[in-house]
Amino acid sequence: MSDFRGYCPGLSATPQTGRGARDRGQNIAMKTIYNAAHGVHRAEYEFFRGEKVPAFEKPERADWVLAAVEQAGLGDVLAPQAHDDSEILKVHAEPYVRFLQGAHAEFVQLGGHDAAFPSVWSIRGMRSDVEPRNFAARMGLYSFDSGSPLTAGTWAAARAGADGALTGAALLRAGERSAFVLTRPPGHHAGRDFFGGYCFLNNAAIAAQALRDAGSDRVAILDVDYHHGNGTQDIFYDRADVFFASIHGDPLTEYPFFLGHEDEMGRGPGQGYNLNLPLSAGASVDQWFAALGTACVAIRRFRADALVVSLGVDTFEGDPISRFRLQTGDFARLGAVIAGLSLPTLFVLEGGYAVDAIGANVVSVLSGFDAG
Ligand code: OKP
Ligand code: ZN
Repeated sequence: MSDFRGYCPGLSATPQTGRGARDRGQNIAMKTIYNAAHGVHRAEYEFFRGEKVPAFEKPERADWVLAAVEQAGLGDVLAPQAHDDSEILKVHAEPYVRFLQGAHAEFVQLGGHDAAFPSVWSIRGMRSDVEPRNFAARMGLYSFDSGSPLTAGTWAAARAGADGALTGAALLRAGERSAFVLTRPPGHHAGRDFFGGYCFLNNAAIAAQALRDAGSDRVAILDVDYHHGNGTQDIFYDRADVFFASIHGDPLTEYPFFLGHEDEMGRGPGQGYNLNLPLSAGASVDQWFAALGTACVAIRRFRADALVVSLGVDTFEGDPISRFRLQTGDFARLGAVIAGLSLPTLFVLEGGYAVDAIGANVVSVLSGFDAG
């Protein structure tokens, strides 16, 4: 593993590694918190280039990850423990959460079938401080794209995922070295009061906030999904207690387009606590790991006492909607580099759409971490 550690300059100076955790008798098997309710969020279609196409973000994704976790014998698989809404309302606005909870029922009441999609938005110069009564208008007020089908099961699946994130945070506070939140829909595009990019509740942000509230002074979030985690950045942009670092496709050409540039460094007290490392679509594996090294240096400098990883594996070369080139073996290297940070680490599943490889890629990260 020492060759991997070279990608995180500065780490070699620190003797504390995952192996140290093992020497201290800590349990190194990683527990998985599996959101079994994910399957009720099931959209048939999304819109792509003006066409209705089969949804990329589908239940099989989580099914395959669960199968791979079990087959690899990674560790125990647990159910999320129920947590109060108040935990979610620390990072999401209450009117947004209440809207999300009842949105599909409203849609059905109006005669809607299947999934609701927004079609009108409040843009520059328009009001977003007045909540309209009209349903379509509220769909637009609380979203930023039309690519996120809101289905009958969206709230139940997303809410159970938030419980999973909170359960994972509690496991770290109870002394686990790491845990894995296996859930969908993903979360990192969801902001304080908006959904988008298949995301409704920001699981990583909810976990980071819970870690802060339970006594961690400084929490780092490392987002390795192909797409910039605009929602997570939005939530913590003004804050110095949660550091956000993201490696992603350059927003000049890649979704979500309107956030994720290098010059976004935080605001007010949060100035200096946001790090974006955009790479051009098609960037090499070496460029990607160099960016990871930069992110690791910044996380160490921040002196985080806990780490949340927004784990998207859509950086895979075979991903149907993304354009980086990592291979399954590279994901183990990613896990080992993260282990080199020697922090209690919560992995939260985000993207990854090559369903036949998603299980192997996720398990590669997690077992690379366990071995690192
Ligand atoms: C979610 B996550 C447009 C296709 C692009 C957005 C991609 C969301 C990725 N119809 N849709 O970061 O993996
Ligand atoms: Zn993604």
